[in-house]
Amino acid sequence: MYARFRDTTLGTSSAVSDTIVLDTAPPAAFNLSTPVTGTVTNTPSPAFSWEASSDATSGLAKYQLYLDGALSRDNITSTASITTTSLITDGLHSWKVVAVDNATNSRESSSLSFTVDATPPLTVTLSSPSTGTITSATRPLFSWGPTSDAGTGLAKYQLYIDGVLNRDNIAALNTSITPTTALADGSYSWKVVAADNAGNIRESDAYSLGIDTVSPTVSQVSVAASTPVSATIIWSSSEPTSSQVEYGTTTSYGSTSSESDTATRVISHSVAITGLTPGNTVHFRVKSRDGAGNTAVSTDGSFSTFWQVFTPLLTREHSAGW
Ligand SMILES: [Ca+2]
Ligand SMILES: [Ca+2]
Ligand SMILES: [Ca+2]
Repeated sequence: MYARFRDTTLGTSSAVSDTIVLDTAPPAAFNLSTPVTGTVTNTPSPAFSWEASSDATSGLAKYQLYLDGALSRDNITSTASITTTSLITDGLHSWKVVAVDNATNSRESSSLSFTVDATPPLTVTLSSPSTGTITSATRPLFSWGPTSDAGTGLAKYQLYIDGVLNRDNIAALNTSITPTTALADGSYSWKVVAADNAGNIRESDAYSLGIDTVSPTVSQVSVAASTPVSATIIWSSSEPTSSQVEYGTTTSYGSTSSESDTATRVISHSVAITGLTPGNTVHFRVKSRDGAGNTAVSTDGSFSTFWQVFTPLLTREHSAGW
């Protein structure tokens, strides 16, 4: 370009020259890299990357990132690990990049789409065994209420026992599972984790569970006191258990006390039996049941009730033993 300048008094400058670039060509075409179409991500701030463009004439000035057709970030000079300025909402989105040269010509990439799901599944609620249960089953059936995921859908459940993954890839339609192997006697905590198809997880609360396969034993069974129509049977058990006595006039018994000491199980037992016949032989045996339902039953014992007496003229010894 060549120019001379004239001022208002008609003075004329000497000639000056300079070079200007005429650029009407957009930057070179380029491809997007990631996220590719079909990508499902659980981050609301995914990184975008693309191949470099170029501009032979005026040079590349910048890139612009568009999300769902709207300018999300301007004045980008890198082509890798670009994030949007604000978090991206759950759902399907499209993205593209525009390359701009120094003469403001622009080249638009093709468009790709991806899905964001940053929301975990809904609450998982355990069903059974209810927390605090003690069972003699070494492979108890763990069950929970179904949950769901509105974003990408439920992928699977997982069973954790004492914080360790016990069962993985439990189908999303299932709501119960047994552990992989028999559990030894002891106390456990268990929980269930639900995972969606984007990898978000939701944990249930933890329930406690006791496994007890060992039956109690009973000892020191005796008759503590008796009247002509009642008696008190006492005994000890090897572990805390409930208390119950079967009794009758023969070893077929026929009467049973209600099971007591079920809320707080005990090792020293005392059960009153009533409705006895004066001057009769009473057969009885005691039952001790632990929290898991393992039961000990004593051998048969017997004693004789007093004759009914209305005056202190007659007394009769009772005896216990079997
Ligand atoms: Ca150009
Ligand atoms: Ca989700
Ligand atoms: Ca036991």
